[in-house]
Amino acid sequence: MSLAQVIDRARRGEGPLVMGIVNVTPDSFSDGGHFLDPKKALEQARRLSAEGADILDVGGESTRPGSEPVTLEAELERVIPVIQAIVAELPTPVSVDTSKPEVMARAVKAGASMINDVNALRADGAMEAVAEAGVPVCLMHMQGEPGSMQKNPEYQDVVRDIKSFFLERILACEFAGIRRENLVLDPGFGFGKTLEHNLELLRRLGEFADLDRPLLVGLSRKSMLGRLTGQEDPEKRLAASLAAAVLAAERSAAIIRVHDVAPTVDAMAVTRAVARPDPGATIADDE
Ligand code: 7PM
Repeated sequence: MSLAQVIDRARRGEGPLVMGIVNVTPDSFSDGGHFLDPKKALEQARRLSAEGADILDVGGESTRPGSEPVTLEAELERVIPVIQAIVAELPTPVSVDTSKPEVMARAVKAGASMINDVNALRADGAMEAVAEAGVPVCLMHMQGEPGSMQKNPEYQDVVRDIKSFFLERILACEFAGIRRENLVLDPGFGFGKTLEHNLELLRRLGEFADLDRPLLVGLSRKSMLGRLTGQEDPEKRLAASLAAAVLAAERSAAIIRVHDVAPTVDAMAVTRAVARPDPGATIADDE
């Protein structure tokens, strides 16, 4: 299935769709992280695809808060071969998790069908790269910069502030020639938000429905879930992640970005079966 079809399914309320996270990390057996392990990433992609992922999100860690900045060359070297290998072998559409316009362009040429940008195309040239590529793009909200964003996040009203941010980005994207139909929005859980901000965002997620764009949410294994459960090891946050995924799905999330695809696919099957056929009705009930 093409990504356009996947997004269409999400928009028809047949979702939520499950996006599986494929990390392209430096090979831990080699020095300095120069030698990569594209095989490991491909194996992970194969597994997540078999587990029922609707999209595979390939990232070279450059957008991770707290991780070392990655040079353009290093990021290309990490993600492009993995995208090529996945596209050649697997039927699952690929998105690329990057903020760099050159990586966006090269990834799409290598077969990626979506861009996932935690910086919402605010880098110089990023909007032009996406307009030129003509693919869907996820605009994620982040307050501040990855290095310092958790210092003192402040909002007047976390939902209203993020909605205004989205409205501004939507207009900027359209002005740059990106079709509105190609935009997916993500409130950016954990990116410049306190625990209370994150909880309020999830509680009020239904209020984003009037922007009329599919919502993507990433809550999987995040530290807010660690704080709520006392689970310090991210790998022990599966149950919390599933609860969060169900809550987001009930509040009209269209795409759920996760590490643990198989359990999330099952949780979404139950959520979907119980949900009313008209997604609008679910939204109205949230008020
Ligand atoms: C350390 C801190 C490692 C945070 C990894 C992360 C999102 C994303 C990420 C999200 C979208 C993670 C994050 N989070 N892209 N990329 N939405 N669209 O938990 O929430 O994967 S990186």
